[in-house]
Amino acid sequence: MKIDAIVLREIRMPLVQPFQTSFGITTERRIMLVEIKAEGFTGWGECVAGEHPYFSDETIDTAWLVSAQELAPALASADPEHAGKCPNIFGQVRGHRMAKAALENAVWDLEAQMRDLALAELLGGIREVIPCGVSIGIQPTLEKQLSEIEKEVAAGYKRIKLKCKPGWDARVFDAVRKRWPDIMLSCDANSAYRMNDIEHLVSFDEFNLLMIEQPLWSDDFYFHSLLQKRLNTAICLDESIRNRRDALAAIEMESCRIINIKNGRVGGFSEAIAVHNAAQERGIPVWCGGMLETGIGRSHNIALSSLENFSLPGDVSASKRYWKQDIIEPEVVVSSEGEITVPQSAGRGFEVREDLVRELTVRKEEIRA
Ligand code: OSB
Ligand code: MG
Repeated sequence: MKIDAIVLREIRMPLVQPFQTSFGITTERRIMLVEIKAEGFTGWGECVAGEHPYFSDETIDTAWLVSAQELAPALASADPEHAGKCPNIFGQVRGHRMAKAALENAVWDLEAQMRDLALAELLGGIREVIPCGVSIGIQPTLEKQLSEIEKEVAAGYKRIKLKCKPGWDARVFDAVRKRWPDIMLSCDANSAYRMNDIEHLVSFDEFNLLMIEQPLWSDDFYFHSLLQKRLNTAICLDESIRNRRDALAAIEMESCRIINIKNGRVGGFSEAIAVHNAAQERGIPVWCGGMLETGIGRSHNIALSSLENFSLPGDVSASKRYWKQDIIEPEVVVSSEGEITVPQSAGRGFEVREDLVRELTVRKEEIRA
């Protein structure tokens, strides 16, 4: 494909309510969007890097810098014939996977349009609908935590994930289980625990959780493998899995029994598919994680979730959980059965509201070949 221009934009969007994790509170997102124009088509990508380097070492500002100075110029002059060539084009740049993913995924988005295929089909997806869960942030009170869960259970979501940290865990799970003994429940610590907490983590077994997500260090496999030996509950790794090799190491070491795949965290669709396939071949189920995306990232997550081994409900939920007004049309909606229908039309299946994007833009840079 002949790339005419790559446009980087920063948009700012307030969340409908603050989202609290063990590493901080987010009230407004600063998001880098990537628009690639080629042969009369426009592909979009969304960078999931945060405002601060708290989830990963990337931020929107590092992603902007490396995209503008390295990745976008390399891509614009490479004119790839297939989106799967992107990892190779970006290969000289170490790390910066969220920046790479934003660009690579825009190329997949473009390629799907050019080949008149649904993005899900281009990626090799087979699901017509995807099962949805929700991630619920740490709340100011237990009462508010329970009312948030009640709202999402009533909306039909198939799995409730609770953000947790030392001091906000067993007491909460106990209250939730008393009220809802049978819902599919999991927790996500975002690396908030240490080996001193091992007995405490083992006590979570009594709450019949589907999984405990990333309890220990964000770069660890070994200590997770020791913890997994002590737990009946499955560990799910998120932060630790950066690529296919990490997935193989984690599976081989039995550091986890489930893997969360995030497009941005692994560097784009090519690597996300490679992680998916490696896990599938070894009988490890995966699910699609979320990073408080707008509709652009959300539409890409829906397409990815249509692959066969995404058998557990993901953190891909309705636009309205996060945004007063999403930047795509139609917005992402979830059925009362807790499912999202995978679009069958060419490309991502949702129109980008360019009028809104323009209004929300606070920074813009264009890169040409
Ligand atoms: O660890 O899964 C995570 C949000 C920001 C950063 C990290 C995580 C999350 C979530 C939210 O859990 C998932 C979503 O987008 O709904
Ligand atoms: Mg997580």
